[in-house]
Amino acid sequence: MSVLEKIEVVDTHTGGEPTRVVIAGGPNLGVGSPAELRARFAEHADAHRSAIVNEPRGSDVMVGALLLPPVDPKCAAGVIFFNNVGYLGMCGHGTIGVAVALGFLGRIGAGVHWLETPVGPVRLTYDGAAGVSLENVPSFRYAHNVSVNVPGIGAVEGDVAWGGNWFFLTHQHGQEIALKNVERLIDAAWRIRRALVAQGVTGKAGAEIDHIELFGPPSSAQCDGMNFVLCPGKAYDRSPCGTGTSAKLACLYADGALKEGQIWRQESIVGSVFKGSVRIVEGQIIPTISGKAYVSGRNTLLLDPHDPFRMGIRI
Ligand code: PYC
Repeated sequence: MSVLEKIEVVDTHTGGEPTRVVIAGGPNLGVGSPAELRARFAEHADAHRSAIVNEPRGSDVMVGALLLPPVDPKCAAGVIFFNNVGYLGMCGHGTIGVAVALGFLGRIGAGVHWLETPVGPVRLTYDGAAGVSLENVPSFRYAHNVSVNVPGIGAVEGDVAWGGNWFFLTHQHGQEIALKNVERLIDAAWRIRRALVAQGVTGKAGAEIDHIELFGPPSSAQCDGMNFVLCPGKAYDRSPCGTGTSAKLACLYADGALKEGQIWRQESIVGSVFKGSVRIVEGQIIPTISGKAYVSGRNTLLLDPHDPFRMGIRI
């Protein structure tokens, strides 16, 4: 009988967006900061990224979170976030999912904790059940009213902003933000993303803008806006996207449309909501994002050496 490789996971979802938290049996990346280990993961163990999140065990929408021993002793854990095509700097819905998974496992209790991510430490407050608020990394608008010529759509103006990942944010997409339009929204966002690349529009230091965020009016009178976020591997975020909401808050603050401490309620295309606000610390915009996650499974992934798709179907 063949020896099966075993990977222990806790599955959660945050406002409908899944996070698969790897708690044991993940690739051995040695010691280092999450940024160093993310580079090692990509170079030496990328097949495990695919095995964990891609079909047949996962799906395009699944985000993985590999737990690491933290380098900084103030942190409860380190984490590397990854998806169907690669690795993320930070992930808001994923951080909420990781906190709830750590609570489920009894590794943290209600209170304030830190999580070490590849883009810096993130402070979170866990309510001991499903609720988590996270203070994201400093977020900022990098470019205002950038015009890009998008085949099939025309001229689209938007902002480029950082919220832990790079975003292009726009209201000009010609579609109603609604689940019934999801195929058209994916198509519009993907065209915008390709046009940004073709026309050389980037984030700081030439970074690729790999998240596209489209806006429209909310369906609920309790919310301030609805978004649709297309992630790097063409899956759309079911949650309001923590890093995307952070980028939005940075733009609103830059426009004078949001004051320090004022609450912004961001609705996702499936109707889940994140509450956001900003604090200004030494001139930097620090977003706080609050949402809820639920544990949806605890599982042992089995990798059979005879299975031709044991490492997932890689895109
Ligand atoms: O919540 O930040 C987020 C996120 C990024 C990609 C998917 N979700």
